[in-house]
Amino acid sequence: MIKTKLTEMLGIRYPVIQGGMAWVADAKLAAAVSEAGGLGLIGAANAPGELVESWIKEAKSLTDKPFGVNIMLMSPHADDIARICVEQGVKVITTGAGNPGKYMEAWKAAGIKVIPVVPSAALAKRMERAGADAVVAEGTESGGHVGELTTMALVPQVADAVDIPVIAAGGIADARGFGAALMLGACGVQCGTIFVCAEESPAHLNYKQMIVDAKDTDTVVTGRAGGAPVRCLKNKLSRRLLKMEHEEIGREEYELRTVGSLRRAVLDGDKDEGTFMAGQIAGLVDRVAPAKDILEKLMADSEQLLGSFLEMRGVTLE
Ligand code: TUI
Repeated sequence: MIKTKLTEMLGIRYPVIQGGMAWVADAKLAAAVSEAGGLGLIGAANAPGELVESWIKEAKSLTDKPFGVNIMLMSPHADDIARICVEQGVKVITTGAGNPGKYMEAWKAAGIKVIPVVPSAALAKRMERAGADAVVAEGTESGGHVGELTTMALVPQVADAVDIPVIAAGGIADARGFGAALMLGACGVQCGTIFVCAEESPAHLNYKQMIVDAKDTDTVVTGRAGGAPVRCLKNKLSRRLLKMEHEEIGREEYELRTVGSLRRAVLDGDKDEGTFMAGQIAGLVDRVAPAKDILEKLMADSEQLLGSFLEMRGVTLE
């Protein structure tokens, strides 16, 4: 059994957090991951407060284990969701795509474990000062909204910059990635792409199959020019968006062309016109399986692979 500061802090069996993937991380997936021993997350994305509240209630009905909510801070509903999480007694909040500083006091007062996702050591430090319990250092290998630094460069620099636990994210989908994350100074991992392919994930079968079929070079980052870079699988839409960026079209027109594309990927499985967010590790994901199998295989392989290295990081084997 791999026990770390993260399993201890959150009261979970495995040091694995599921990413808060927009449209994909629903109550059923979050509950399945939590039931299997990881930390499941509901991805609030751009959803309105009432909807997120209903997802939280649904997850509570499906598991007694701790689960969390990921708040996407660019959402116009972030303030509502921040409040609803407190009212609903959510145990863990992760945040993405911004600085959650203004909510920290209220969340800490409610006893919530706060884990901001950060793309830099500077933001990690600021979050620690503001009272964060841990940070997710997310490399640009990740799917969705990405920063600049790679996981390999980011995680050790964040680990040196803060005293709170660091969770590595971006490019991790097997025991080698898990082991490497510990070596870089992390005490756990956050995985997204492998959980899109969980049986319990609501992603359309086409989405899952596109990840299973993907090879290492099949993702691309769109939207760099507009300030909201998003890593997704290459398809007709992402190629067209990249072309438009070179043509320097206005931000408004760019956003018009992307609106609804995430929904088209996750719900409709529209291979041409959907935005299929996925990380660079998609090439390694080769099957759709229950969340429990995914998690148990990751951890069994990791225990075997890590063996004698673990003690070096203060991780104990039971
Ligand atoms: O947030 C994510 N990944 C996401 S959010 C998302 S929804 C979306 N859809 C369309 C366009 C944009 C977003 C899909 N994937 N990951 C965590 C993450 N956070 N990555 C990068 C950051 C980040 C960036 C800047 C965190 C903080 C930050 O700080 C800026 C500041 O205010 O200092």
